[in-house]
Amino acid sequence: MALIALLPGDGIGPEVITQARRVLDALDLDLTYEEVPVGGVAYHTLGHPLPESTLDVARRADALLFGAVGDPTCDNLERSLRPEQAILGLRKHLGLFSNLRPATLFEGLEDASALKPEVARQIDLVIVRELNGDVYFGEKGRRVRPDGAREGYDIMSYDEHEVRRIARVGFETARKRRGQLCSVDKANVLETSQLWRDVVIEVAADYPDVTLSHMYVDNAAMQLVRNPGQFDVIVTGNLFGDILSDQASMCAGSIGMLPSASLDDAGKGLYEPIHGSAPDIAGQGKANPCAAILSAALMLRHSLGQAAAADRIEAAVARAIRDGARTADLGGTMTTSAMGDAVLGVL
Ligand code: GGG
Repeated sequence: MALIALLPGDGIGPEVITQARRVLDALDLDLTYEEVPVGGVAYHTLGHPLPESTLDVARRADALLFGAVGDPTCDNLERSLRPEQAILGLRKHLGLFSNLRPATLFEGLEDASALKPEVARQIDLVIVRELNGDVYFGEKGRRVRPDGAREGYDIMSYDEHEVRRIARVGFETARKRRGQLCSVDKANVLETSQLWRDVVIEVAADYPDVTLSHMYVDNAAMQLVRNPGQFDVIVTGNLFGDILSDQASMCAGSIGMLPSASLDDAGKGLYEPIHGSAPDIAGQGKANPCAAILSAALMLRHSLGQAAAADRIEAAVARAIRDGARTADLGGTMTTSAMGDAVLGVL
């Protein structure tokens, strides 16, 4: 029996995870759950966004299903106590270095996409985002310069081992798809990106069957909107991947549709919608649970060896959307639980 750590978190996190759990329960799989607090809710109840008790369950679990973190009432806390540190801490403590973010347009969502329908229909890509390095984890701080001006800094750094292991994930992912890998960096300006590019080119020697290209991140942002069909797999750093995947989500209809898998190198994973806690709509039943439900499908496929069950969930979401199920982000009026009902109804 597999143990799932459930971490609903803040804002709309609990609402969307409730729907994902309903769908998992309906499949009658051999799963047990331990629910633990994380983020702002953990800070308010236990004094830390990632309490040791939560980390214990996360370490013991076979997989983690995570909602979202972020709480405006924590905005003035010192950085180490802010809710967002919980997800960064989980990724680091559990060695979850690769983040797969698939973006496709579900049939019927052309109207919701920020792109023209004929362009939107071409989106079928995976962003492979590195998760353990970059400005997120480099030295950071504030100082006062000799002229009296306050200065903030975040050091961006990657070592070759970090780049090599994420590059391999990128090549492996491309190999299983259409065989095209685009490495996104800012090598015309950043030293980290020059190293990134050198190492990706070295790794390419082991993947002669994959076509490698390179793109500056500013151009990649533009190309995602102009011609998303040119991308199969994008491999990129932590910050660029975070930004590009939010952009890709709007090309695919809504940030409420994109799931993600954060993986170590041994099959353990944390699965979460790419969206945040959306405090402006929290508790109102307006959130789209599809990204959380699709994250549960990724969990079944990548960590639990249940590919057929994952396929069933993805097919049910596609069917529900095709049949017209729409929450507000997709231009509809359905509540979060009604969207859950719609998926369950065709599972
Ligand atoms: N479910 C995604 C989530 O909660 N995101 C909030 C967040 O702060 N994420 C940091 C990051 O992914 O860079």
